[in-house]
Amino acid sequence: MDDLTPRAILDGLCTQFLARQLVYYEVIDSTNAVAKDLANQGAAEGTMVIADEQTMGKGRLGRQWLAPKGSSLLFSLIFRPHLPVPRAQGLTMVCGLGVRQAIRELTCLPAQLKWPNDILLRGRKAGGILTEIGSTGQHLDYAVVGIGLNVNMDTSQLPAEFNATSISQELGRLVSRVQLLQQILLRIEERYLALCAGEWPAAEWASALETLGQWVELHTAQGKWRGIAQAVDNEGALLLRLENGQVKRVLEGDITLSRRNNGPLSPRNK
Ligand code: BT5
Repeated sequence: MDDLTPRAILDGLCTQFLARQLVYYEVIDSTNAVAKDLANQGAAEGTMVIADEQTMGKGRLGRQWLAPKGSSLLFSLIFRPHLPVPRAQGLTMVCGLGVRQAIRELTCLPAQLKWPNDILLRGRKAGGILTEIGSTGQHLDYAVVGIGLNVNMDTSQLPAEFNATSISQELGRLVSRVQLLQQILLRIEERYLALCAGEWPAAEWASALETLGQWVELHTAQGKWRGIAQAVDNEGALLLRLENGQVKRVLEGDITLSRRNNGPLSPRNK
């Protein structure tokens, strides 16, 4: 039921170009690292690198992505869109929306997204997306979009502070990783082709973000702020309405839900 080899993936895959070239590892350090090397060597658009286990799975800002062997979908896709660098977040948007749609279609779970790159099930993190780019001048040479999704995982194997969940945990049964992957790839490809035809996904992405309109705490490398996650703009930046009424625009960070009045933030952040 749960064979992730290229033969199993290609058997029943309905995409035109996505994952038609694919590289599979039983164990690898990071599928994103391999995909970036391949992209730099000229690998074709649509190439997928997938693994059953990673020894150095990466999140953003040097963070780790942990996944016990056989529990997850861990894959990276190479795209070569004609886009200016500031539009790279569009790839994260189409991939997040594709994953969300495929989970909903195959499991009926109400999957949601969280700014900027999380996949949530019932408010807890079930997946993450790491987009890394190569560029010449103002334009993208390639974008590698890495997706980690907790499919058949007992998340008590992860540190409790991750607040993680998995599809099997929410559903109460195991699901076929290969079927889910095929559906994800199909939905991502449709959305990517639409993006290349000029349909920008920001509005739909915004409507799929669970935290918009709510009080949140924002953590960035520069500090911590609290406010209402008012909107996202076309480039995927978060517009945070601070308690003093100012609107702060941020491209990178993490948000967690917060109550309106739960104490002052430190003065340097006001
Ligand atoms: C992400 O980063 O969420 C992006 C994760 C992307 C992983 C994929 S796997 C395939 C490809 N190859 C790679 O090497 N990476 C990509 P970030 O938003 O920085 O979140 C990282 C944080 O999520 C960690 O610091 C933990 O708190 C938490 N975390 C780690 N593993 C998790 C898991 N399996 N489920 C839920 N949360 C997890």
